[in-house]
Amino acid sequence: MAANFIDYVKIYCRSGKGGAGCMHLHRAKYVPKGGPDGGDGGRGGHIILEGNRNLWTLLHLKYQKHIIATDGSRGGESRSFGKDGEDKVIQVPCGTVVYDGDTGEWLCEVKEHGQRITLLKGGRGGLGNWHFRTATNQAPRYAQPGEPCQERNVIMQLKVLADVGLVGFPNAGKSTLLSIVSAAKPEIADYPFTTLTPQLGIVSYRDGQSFCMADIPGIIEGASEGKGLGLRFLRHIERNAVLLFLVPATTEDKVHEYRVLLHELEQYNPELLSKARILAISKCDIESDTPVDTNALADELGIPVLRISSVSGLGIAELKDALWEELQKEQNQVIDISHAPIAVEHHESADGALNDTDDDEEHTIYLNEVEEDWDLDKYRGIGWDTQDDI
Ligand SMILES: Nc1nc2c(ncn2[C@@H]2O[C@H](COP(=O)(O)OP(=O)(O)OP(=O)(O)O)[C@@H](O)[C@H]2O)c(=O)[nH]1
Ligand SMILES: [Mg+2]
Repeated sequence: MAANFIDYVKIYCRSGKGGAGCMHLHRAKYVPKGGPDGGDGGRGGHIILEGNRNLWTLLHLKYQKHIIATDGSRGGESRSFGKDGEDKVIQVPCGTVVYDGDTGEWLCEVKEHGQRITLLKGGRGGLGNWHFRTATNQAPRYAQPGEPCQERNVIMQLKVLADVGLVGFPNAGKSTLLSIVSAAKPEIADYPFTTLTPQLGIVSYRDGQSFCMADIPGIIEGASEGKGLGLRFLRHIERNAVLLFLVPATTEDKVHEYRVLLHELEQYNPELLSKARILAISKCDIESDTPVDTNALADELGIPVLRISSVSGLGIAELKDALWEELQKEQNQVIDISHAPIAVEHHESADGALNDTDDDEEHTIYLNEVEEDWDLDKYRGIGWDTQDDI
């Protein structure tokens, strides 16, 4: 299961070249000087991203190292148009963020089902010589070349779209909570780092309403420096409207544990601190005789604090109410986040293995194919650059 959760892929993408316009002069019996009749070249295929709500990971792209759209065909005589290249549509799960594979710069993100984003535009086809006929040049012996293709290494990262994100130390009871409020079946065990990949569950609420909860691997002090499983999983709670912190009732210094978690979150992305937070004291069934004073804690931390137990069911209904209430608030509806550029030399994948991305030599064959001396300005004024090309 764990190996199937892929949230990082690097792919080389290339759109299609535009087909060249045709230079042709009409020739037929009894038609002297038939005039120019060279047709236009076809457009190269685009590389398009499409959101698909039925996908949950980038697994289907894991072994796909190149995605290349086809080129447009050349124009022909008798003003025949060249065929357009075929677009390549890459289906991605909602919440996929795309970065430039060489600079780490953020490019775009796909958030909704059916949303289409043109990642790389296919080159426009060149105009045939028919377009260049004028009163003074009735037989132009030139046509436009097709526009070159675009190419790019892209990194796709999945930042899952959940409403509530669970944050806590290992063994805090995060997976257990998810398993009782939803139909998800995460692995649960009393050793740290049971959960290695993010898990999602749909929590049903009253009147057929529901929200999505994400369980991520535990965070420990120093995670921002790479301790434990590090912080890369935090990208899966970046978009969540509400963060649910879990601190076990058995912890001596709960305030300290909460602050450590908060500090690690801040190290990852300070914007996470602007999200609504709720603290749940978990495992209250094995609490010592003096129950924790939630009101005092709430006053000290300035967020709602609840006591829960996934085993006895204590406080679970109240917790759902509190989460739902937060989710309904206007200011918590935002899922737009700013995406910091990523460090590209840090190649990671969900299973912690390093991605082999050192296959750049393979790409040089394509680089050579790009036409040189492409000067768009040369062709201004003949309506070429105002062509509607999609
Ligand atoms: N008594 C009691 N035990 C609990 C409760 N919730 C979880 N546990 C136990 O705590 C242990 C850890 O639970 P998990 O749900 O795996 O903890 P986790 O936070 O997901 O841990 P990691 O995935 O390792 O980060 C398991 O042995 C659970 O049975 C609870 O409410 N009461
Ligand atoms: Mg777990």
